[in-house]
Amino acid sequence: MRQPLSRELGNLLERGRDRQLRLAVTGLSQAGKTAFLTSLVNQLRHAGVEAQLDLLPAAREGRLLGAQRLNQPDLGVPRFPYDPGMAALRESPPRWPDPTRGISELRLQLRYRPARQGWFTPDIAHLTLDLFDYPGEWLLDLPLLQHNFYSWSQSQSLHEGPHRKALFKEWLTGIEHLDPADEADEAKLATLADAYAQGLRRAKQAGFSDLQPGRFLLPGELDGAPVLQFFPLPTLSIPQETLEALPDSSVYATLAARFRYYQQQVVRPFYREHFRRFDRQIVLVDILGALNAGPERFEDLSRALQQLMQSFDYGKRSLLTRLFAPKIDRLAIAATKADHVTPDQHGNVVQLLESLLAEPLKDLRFADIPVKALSLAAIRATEAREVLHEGKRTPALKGTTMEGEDVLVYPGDVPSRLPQAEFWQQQGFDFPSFRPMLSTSDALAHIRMDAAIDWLMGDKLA
Ligand SMILES: Nc1nc2c(ncn2[C@@H]2O[C@H](COP(=O)(O)OP(=O)(O)O)[C@@H](O)[C@H]2O)c(=O)[nH]1
Ligand SMILES: [Mg+2]
Repeated sequence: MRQPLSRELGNLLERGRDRQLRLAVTGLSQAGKTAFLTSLVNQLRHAGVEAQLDLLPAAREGRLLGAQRLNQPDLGVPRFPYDPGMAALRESPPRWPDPTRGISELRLQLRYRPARQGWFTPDIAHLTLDLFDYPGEWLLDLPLLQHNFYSWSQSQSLHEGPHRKALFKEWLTGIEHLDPADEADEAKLATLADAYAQGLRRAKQAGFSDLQPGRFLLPGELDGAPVLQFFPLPTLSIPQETLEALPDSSVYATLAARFRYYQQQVVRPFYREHFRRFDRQIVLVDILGALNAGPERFEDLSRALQQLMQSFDYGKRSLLTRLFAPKIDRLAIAATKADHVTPDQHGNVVQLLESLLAEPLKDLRFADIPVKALSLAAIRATEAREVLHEGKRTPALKGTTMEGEDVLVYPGDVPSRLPQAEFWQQQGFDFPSFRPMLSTSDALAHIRMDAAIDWLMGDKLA
């Protein structure tokens, strides 16, 4: 049916005037979310003047006029700590922003001049940008929704490398003599749950990523609540029917009830109240950090990412589509901290990221979700140099280590495909952590933040 002319006109004017975009940043902890969002806000605020954003047409063409902070609409979500982050970076010596542990939000309003002027396009238009930062660990819980307590327990016995097992030793010893049919003893379950959470935290610290339940690592406001006091029973050899017939007061039934509560009251609400409303998403991956940490961690990161990416698989029959009908229509996947390698390696970083995510990328393309892989440094901490080595010009990096030592390093070659045993044996890759550079301009130095911004919102600034 045709719309009345006035409504059509209204829509046209509306389209030219105010637009809105909910953009979310995620990644496992330490991936670089806080740095990314701090830099993003900083670049947009300085877009007209100091910021180097040549890959973003609206900025290059001088049409992006500025960004203002507005009060956020979701009063229940903490505010993203932009000012404290910038203050840390401006200290002497500069510090990285403090880590954040839950979801946070910041609203910006961008003023821009639309590229094409026409009858109904105003001279100046606005884009309201709601930016979210949330832990990628929370996405590791999506697969948990398709399990019951029994099948989840079974699934948790997989992938138990020797190193990982050792980190869970106390908990594993503790459950050895736990009879699922026994009357549940609150105190004992709390102690065991604590040992399990401790194991997860240790594993996280040791560089493992494939860890469930995600909220045990980043509990936010749920710290200490009984809903977090459960753990899998991976070594059961009793048939499921027998276990499920046990009385409500048994160990098994108590753990199963808490598992269900966690699914319903913790995992689902995040997807329903936040995730479902995001329009665009960037997933950050510290792939260089994993290369630096060795084969067991690299494998583990790969498994964690396969799980995490399920939250973006919008195939018609995917769990996610059935449960929450999300609307993310564009996705970026970025290898962070690209300033840890010399510029000639950046191409390899992207190729490595693409091979690491080959399966999920294929699914996304099949589901027709536009996705782009890139490498970036949100806050550049090194400068690219060339040194003369045995008469040859060789690229190198100049930076200051966290301990305050000025160094000139060549971190090594990044493999362009998934590393094989040979690569690990040669120990071909090594770099220190760098301190942020003292900034001489109001805008933070970066690598390809403008490319990321263009992919994520450039079309809205056209
Ligand atoms: N060299 C470099 N290091 C970075 C960059 N972004 C993050 N880092 C490092 O990674 C750490 C974790 O980053 P952060 O943003 O807090 O990660 P989050 O846990 O995902 O929010 C920081 O403290 C820095 O040491 C970057 O662009 N370049
Ligand atoms: Mg953070």
